[in-house]
Amino acid sequence: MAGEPQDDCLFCKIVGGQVPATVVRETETTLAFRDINPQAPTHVLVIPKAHHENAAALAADAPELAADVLRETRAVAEDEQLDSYRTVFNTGSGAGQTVWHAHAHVIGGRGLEWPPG
Ligand code: DGP
Repeated sequence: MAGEPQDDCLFCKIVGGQVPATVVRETETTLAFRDINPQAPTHVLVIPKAHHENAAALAADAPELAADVLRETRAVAEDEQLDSYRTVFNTGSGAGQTVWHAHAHVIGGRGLEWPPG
């Protein structure tokens, strides 16, 4: 069920402490941790603690929680002293989503090209 922890979800396991991660920020509703495969000097993932399968489901089912995630992306960028950065929600396998728990990538610390691949 949306919002409930899923036994087979990697990011639910990070929230639950069963899988380690380098946590950089935590709020009551969100967790931010460094991506295991960084694509830039700063690459942090911001997730809702509650399980929603991607950004579209999160926006539909829990818009206030989506706002919490977005607020935390800004806080990460401030903490990392990024004046330019990219916030990415890969949504669906065709867009590169590989982990089915909503997450924002905060990527920065180098020049970023547009359009993305
Ligand atoms: P996406 O492709 O948008 O679903 O992004 C998933 C990201 O999750 C990807 O950039 C790599 C990262 N990732 C996968 N497994 C782990 C893990 O065990 N720990 C951490 N910190 N990040 C992970």
